[in-house]
Amino acid sequence: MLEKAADFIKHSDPKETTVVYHGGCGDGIAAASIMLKTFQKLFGEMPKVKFASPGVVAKLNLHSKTIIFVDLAVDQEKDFLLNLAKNSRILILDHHQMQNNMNDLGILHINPDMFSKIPGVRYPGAKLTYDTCSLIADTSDMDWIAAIGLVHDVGAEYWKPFLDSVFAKYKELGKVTYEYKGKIGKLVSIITAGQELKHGNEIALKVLLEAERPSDILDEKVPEVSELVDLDKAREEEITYYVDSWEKLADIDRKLKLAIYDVELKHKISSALSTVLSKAHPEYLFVIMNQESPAVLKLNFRQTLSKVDCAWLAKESTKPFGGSGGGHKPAAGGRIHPKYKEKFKEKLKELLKK
Ligand SMILES: [Mn+2]
Repeated sequence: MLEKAADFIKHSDPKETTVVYHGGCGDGIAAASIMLKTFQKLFGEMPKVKFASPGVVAKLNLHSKTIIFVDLAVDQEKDFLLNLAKNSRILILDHHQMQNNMNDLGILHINPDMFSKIPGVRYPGAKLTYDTCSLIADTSDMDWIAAIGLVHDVGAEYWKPFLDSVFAKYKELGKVTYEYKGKIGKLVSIITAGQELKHGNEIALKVLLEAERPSDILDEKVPEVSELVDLDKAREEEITYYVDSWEKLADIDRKLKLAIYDVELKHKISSALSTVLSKAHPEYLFVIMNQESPAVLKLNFRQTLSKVDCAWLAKESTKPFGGSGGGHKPAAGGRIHPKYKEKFKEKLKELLKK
């Protein structure tokens, strides 16, 4: 399976190739940098590069002879791909839940669920790209970038020997961990800190392309990294403030074990904040609400122990207000119009009492 993808890359012309990656995502940016560095090694130059999210990828104007999608669930857009395939050769390297197996329609599509025992969601795009590129180039100097994808997408537990080798090789990463913490966690949060900047994806990708090892980023040796590091610090400070003051600021129902936390965030940290809080207080259900724009109240639901089905709650609590919600049992998200804030709170408590 991976051999086919490797062969595809080997027969590409960088001048006529565009790599499209999942923007705003640490794994996607890592995957793109591995692909670009591999092109550099094979051909002495890099292809063009674009980013997208699954929702907007079909709006991209792509005209290259060769198009490579990494860490992007582009198989959701079957017609877009079929149309693109009329004039381009296409490779998809992705690990999200498959919607369409594009191989059936003549497009080279690689997803770990086709060949690996490791669940696809835990076989991140960066590792998939790394493993593919390893078949045609010496990628040993990019192993730490694959590790960024593994930690970002919570797949590290499945790749312990690989991560052990990365930690052994790069002493600056300190003590081994398979979680989003320590120096490797710092690396991941710096790479993703730019998501609220206009050119955040480009900056993060440039940083990964220029860095030769983790210390180049951690010690700010690459010039562009300082902007990301400053932003990462500011984000962390804001998370710390809200984590430390939740008992003072949140609307807490001790009987229902519910904490509704109405926050006013400067940075896009509501998801991270809710995860941190619910891990620290696993008995509670946290519902973080943050007004993102005049018409959007963003909601994050977390119940670490799955005592409440957050996906169900997110869906049912937003439905009466024309909003939307969904996700997984321990973690979900949603949105409503801010004018329904108080009614939403009532609905939430009513649903929980059931
Ligand atoms: Mn991913």
